[in-house]
Amino acid sequence: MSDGTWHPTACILCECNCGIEIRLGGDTGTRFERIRGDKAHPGSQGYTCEKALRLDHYQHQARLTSPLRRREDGTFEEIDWDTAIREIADRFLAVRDTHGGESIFYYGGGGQGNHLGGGYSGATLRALGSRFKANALSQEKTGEFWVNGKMLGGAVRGDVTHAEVAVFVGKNPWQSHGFPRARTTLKEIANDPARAMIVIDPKRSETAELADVHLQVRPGTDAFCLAALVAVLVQEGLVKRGWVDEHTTGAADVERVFATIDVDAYAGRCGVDAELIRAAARRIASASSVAVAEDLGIQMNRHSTLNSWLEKLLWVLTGNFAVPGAQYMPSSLVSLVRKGGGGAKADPVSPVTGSKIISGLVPCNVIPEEILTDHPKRFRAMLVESGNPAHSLADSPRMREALASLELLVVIDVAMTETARLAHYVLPAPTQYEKWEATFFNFEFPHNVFHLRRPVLPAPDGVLPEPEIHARLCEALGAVGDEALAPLRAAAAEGREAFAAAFFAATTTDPALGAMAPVVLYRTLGPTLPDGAAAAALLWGAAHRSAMGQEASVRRAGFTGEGLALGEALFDAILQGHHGVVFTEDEWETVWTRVGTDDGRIRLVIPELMDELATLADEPELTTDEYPFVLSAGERRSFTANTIIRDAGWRKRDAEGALRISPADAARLGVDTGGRVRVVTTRGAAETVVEVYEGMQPGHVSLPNGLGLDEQHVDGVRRVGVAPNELTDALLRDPIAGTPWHKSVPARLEPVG
Ligand SMILES: Nc1nc2c(c(=O)[nH]1)N[C@H]1C(S)=C(S)[C@@H](COP(=O)(O)OP(=O)(O)OC[C@H]3O[C@@H](n4cnc5c(=O)[nH]c(N)nc54)[C@H](O)[C@@H]3O)O[C@H]1N2
Ligand SMILES: Nc1nc2c(c(=O)[nH]1)N[C@H]1C(S)=C(S)[C@@H](COP(=O)(O)OP(=O)(O)OC[C@H]3O[C@@H](n4cnc5c(=O)[nH]c(N)nc54)[C@H](O)[C@@H]3O)O[C@H]1N2
Ligand code: SF4
Ligand SMILES: [Mo]
Repeated sequence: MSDGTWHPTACILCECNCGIEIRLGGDTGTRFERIRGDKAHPGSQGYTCEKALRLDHYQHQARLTSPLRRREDGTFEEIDWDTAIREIADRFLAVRDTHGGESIFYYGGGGQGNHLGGGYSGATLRALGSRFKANALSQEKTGEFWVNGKMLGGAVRGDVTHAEVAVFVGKNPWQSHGFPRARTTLKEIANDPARAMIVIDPKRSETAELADVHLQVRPGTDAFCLAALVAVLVQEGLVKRGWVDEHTTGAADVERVFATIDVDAYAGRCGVDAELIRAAARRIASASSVAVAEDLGIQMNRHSTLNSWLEKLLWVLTGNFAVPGAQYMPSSLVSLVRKGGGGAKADPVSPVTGSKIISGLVPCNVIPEEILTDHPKRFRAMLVESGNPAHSLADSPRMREALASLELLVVIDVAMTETARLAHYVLPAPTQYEKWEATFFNFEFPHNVFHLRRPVLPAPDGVLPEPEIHARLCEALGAVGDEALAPLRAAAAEGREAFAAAFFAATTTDPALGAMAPVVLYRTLGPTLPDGAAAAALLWGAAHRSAMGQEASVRRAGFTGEGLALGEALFDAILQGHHGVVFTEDEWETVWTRVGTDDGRIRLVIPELMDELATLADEPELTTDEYPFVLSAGERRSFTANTIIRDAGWRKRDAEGALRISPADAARLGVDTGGRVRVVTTRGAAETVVEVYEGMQPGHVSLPNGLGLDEQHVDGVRRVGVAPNELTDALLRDPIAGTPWHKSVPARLEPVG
């Protein structure tokens, strides 16, 4: 029963958000009968990977369809929305009035495909006086954000698509993607004799297979490898002298340190042939352009923040910035990285552990310590939206204990998650194919793309989209009322020009109303938007900010109009652009205008990291007799997608998520593919199926991410595979950013049976 229509939307399983088209069918006409890449999408241009074709398993997994309230005995009862909103507002207010709004903590705000809800949450948090939050970025990217902030005063990306030399550090884009049309680009680089790929990874990953140089480090030792690469540049006179002197500060101090590093000794520590490291450094130095991309292999690992700095020194010292194929600073519609975090000023800190708050985010790893204490400033209540901290953050047993001890836990999700099970209230949202959605993962250059997606299917009764939930909460909290909104509604009825004037006037004279801006826009402008696109109201403000803040780039993308008309034109294009819209077109010179340091130069010295580098050589070995293996807890594979799809049946291969182990270790332990072992760490143990994997080095084992979910079936709850964070330790974390060391968990393997 197909209506024959191809509905344009996007894949929600990784940050690429490839444009796709879905044809509905099946008995009910609601199954995702066929899915294809959308050729009209300006970013992905028809590309998808195999995962997008299985999105029906997301749409049709066990759903929440009514607000739930937990009873004393731990079971849940269905309640109506009015009761839920009123009780939740009252209970949050009780916490605020007793302990202050800062004791109400927020986690999440969006996964790989949905950021609009998080955009509205700001109003709810301001209504509550809440100040602290975290999301997945503060367990992976905040170290890199901090380094970028210190060195460049803003976010940086590498133009992998056009680079002569692409360098991947702890990143396996064949599986994880992370830039548009990743596999196509990787094959293009591999097939072009004039280009080269350098991969730093302990495993011979699918990406490493395509590389010209694979620096197969021992797990957790990247700092030695990266420091040696930088040292070769300095010691062999490969630094791009004139450029570095003109565009950076601190070069002499940095070069002095690297001049003394013993490249052979460092190569020995990371287990890589020193000549291979020298060859890689020389290839980087001789290239016309180099793009470097780092990811979890170093970001969730020892010295993650130090590694981010070393990685950046590689391309800064060789002048690979603001030219095609090198590093750039992207435009944005709504920035996920908060300016200021990591700048010259001291970072704000969390209330109990005093951990650095980077880009506005408390490190995920300290959340339990910020709750499980009698410190007067501890977090007492939490709102979780589109995130699953009980499963996805370090040390799940301790996280469960922390969540269970809260005075109030409210979860907004589509499914009954491990976190929702611990909540006092669970609020059900439509899936991302049943509402207007978008992400702020917009990092492309020179053409940056934003994609507002319209619903493919109607939402079932009983669920409410996140913007509506936040609006109702703000109203129940008494933070927005009809009286203030009435004049804005009247203005919106007249047209957008009248609305703009009224909105800017009202929010300027009444800052309290301005603090509620997302919900104010949703309730006033929202209802006037076509096809029920009220959730897009927030983007109206973003379009105007974009038109004012990066006007030349918006104009180059083809938008015209004077004054507010330019922002209106951009907003209209976003509303009507069902296949995605190019919202800015940059020139490479624009990049220098985005450098946020005081003098416009790249700052090379980060004193904290110079200190950390100085102690590197004294570092003890990672493994011990008790824990002789290094476990990589959570890698990306063909059919993993964080915890977005709960039904294990979506995986065509590797349904259980095997532990990968080298042939040598497997032989020594007497296991083969399909056999089972017990993985034991300092925090837990789990039984798993094994896959003997050629590309693993001895002493290194890996488990996939996102498995071991509680799946709701008619006959009860089932769990397939190992939940990696039953094995991880929240205390194993970076000293600066607090990011976890999931990629190097000391472990041992025991026979089962
Ligand atoms: N299929 C799939 N794709 C995804 C996701 C998904 O769940 N599934 N999730 C998305 C998300 S949220 C993210 S953040 C990205 C993450 O994307 P990636 O970071 O690319 O993914 P991972 O496989 O976790 O880790 C990358 C590599 O790090 C290597 N590694 C392990 N230990 C070390 C080490 O000590 N040093 C070095 N240099 N490398 C090491 C692993 O062998 C692996 O090949 O993927 C995104 N894409
Ligand atoms: N050990 C280990 N742990 C890891 C990792 C690892 O490599 N190793 N990787 C980490 C990384 S990089 C990341 S990004 C995190 C991700 O971890 P989380 O931030 O927890 O995100 P997801 O697993 O993507 O969970 C998204 C949630 O959103 C829900 N959801 C889906 N659609 C909607 C919607 O439209 N509305 C609402 N309200 N909810 C929706 C899903 O049901 C799910 O519960 O996991 C991390 N955890
Ligand atoms: S999972 Fe695959 S199809 Fe989906 S957005 Fe990522 S790369 Fe594109
Ligand atoms: Mo992530």
